[in-house]
Amino acid sequence: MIDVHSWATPNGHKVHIMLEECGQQLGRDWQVHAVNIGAGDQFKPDFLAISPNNKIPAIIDPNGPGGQPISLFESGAILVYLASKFDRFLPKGDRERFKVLEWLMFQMGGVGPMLGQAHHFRLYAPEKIEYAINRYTNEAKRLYGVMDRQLAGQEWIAGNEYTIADIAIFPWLRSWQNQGIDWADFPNLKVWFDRIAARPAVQRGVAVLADARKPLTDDKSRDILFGKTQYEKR
Ligand SMILES: N[C@@H](CCC(=O)N[C@@H](CS)C(=O)NCC(=O)O)C(=O)O
Repeated sequence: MIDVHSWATPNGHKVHIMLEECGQQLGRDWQVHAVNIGAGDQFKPDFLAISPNNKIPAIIDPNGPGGQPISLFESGAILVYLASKFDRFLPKGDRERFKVLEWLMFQMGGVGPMLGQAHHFRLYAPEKIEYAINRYTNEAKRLYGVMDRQLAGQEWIAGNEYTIADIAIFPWLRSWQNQGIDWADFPNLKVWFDRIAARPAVQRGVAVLADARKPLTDDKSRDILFGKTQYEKR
C-alpha cells in the first residue's frame, strides 16, 4: 500500500486526485497520514526524514523501482513517479510528453508559488500591504490569462489528453475567489475547470482529509507556518 503523508491543500490534492484517477482506492491501495501543517506536524523528525523541506505531500511506496521502497517529496516529482508506475496521464511520445512536462513545470514554478503568495497577502498576512496584494493579484490574473489562451481551441492544458499537468493545476484554481479572480474574464479556463471538477476521481481526491483542515485563523498556526517556528534553525 502506498503511504501518502499529506494535508487537504492544493499540493496534497494533486496526489490524492492522481491516485484515484489511476484506479487506486483509498484504504485499499493507498493510505493517507495526516500532516497537520497548522499544528506543526511537518517539523516532526519522521516526516522531515522523507520531506526535508518540511512540506507536504510526500509518499512512501514500499514497492518502488526494483521492488525496493522509495520515498519522494515535491508534488510534481510524485505525479511523474505515479504516472510512470501506473502508466497513466503522461503520454509516451516524446513530443507530447515534453509538452506535459512544460505545463507541469509552469504549475510548479508559477501557478503554485504565485497563487500561494496571493493567498498569503490577501488572506493571512497580519497587515494588508497594498503593494503585495496588487502584485500577486495581478500575477494571478496574468497566469489565468496564459492558461485561458492556451485552452482556446484545445480541451486540455497540454494538448488533446487529460494529463498530470491538468491534475497539477486544477486544485490551485479551486480557490479562485481568494485570488481575486472573476471567471467571466477566463471563459476557456472555466470550461476546463468545470470539466475536471465533474470527474468522480477528482471529487474523491479533493474530499481526502477535507474535514480535518480548519481555517488558519489562530496565531499559533500563523506562527508555525509564517513565523519563528518556520524559520528556526534545524
Ligand atoms: N513545491 C512543493 C510545495 C509544497 C507546499 O508548499 N506544501 C505546503 C502546503 S500546500 C506545506 O506543506 N506547507 C507547510 C510549511 O510550509 O511548513 C510541492 O509542490 O510539493
